[in-house]
Amino acid sequence: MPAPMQDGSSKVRVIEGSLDASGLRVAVVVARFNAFITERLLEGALDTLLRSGARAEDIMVVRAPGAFEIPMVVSQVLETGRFDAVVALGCLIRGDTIHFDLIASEVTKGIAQLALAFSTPVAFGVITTDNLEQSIHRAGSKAGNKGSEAAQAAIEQAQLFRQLAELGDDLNAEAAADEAASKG
Ligand code: INI
Repeated sequence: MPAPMQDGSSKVRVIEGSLDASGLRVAVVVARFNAFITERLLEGALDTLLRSGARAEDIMVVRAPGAFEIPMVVSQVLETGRFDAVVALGCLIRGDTIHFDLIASEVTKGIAQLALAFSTPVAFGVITTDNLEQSIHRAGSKAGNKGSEAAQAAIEQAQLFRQLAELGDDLNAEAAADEAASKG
């Protein structure tokens, strides 16, 4: 059971996930399209997972052709039931047509729907930019590495989900104990 806040008066419970990846099984789904960028996102994600305590044997990298295919691949990965979290990585660079917008909206919706449907965190590390330069900035230079950020979010969410599951068990046990006590 999470401890109440220690400020003397508040009984508010705060539940949050840690950034400890030890024991977590994580799949990283990465699109091959714009591989020059997505491989950098992958490096960032793997570095963060390993440095946060995940075991290399508990990480699986799955390659998808392009961003459009990411939700389909994530869906199959989640169907296995073998992962505590998924990190989705891709790079969409705006062109002259609406192709970009169509794919961006599908991949965003698809990933969100899958995370909800499978009750498993899926972190969104698909970058959407106007040009290659902006992508480079988000793949390990000026604007950080969005693959690394997505991996962090996946770890935090997986730990949070664990805590919420434990909380559910604790609350059920408390309720059962209260009921037993009230029956004498
Ligand atoms: N896929 C990407 O991952 N990024 C892009 O920028 C991109 N553009 O611009 O076209 C892209 N297209 C391919 C798409 O994701 C599918 O793989 C393809 O349409 C086959 O289904």
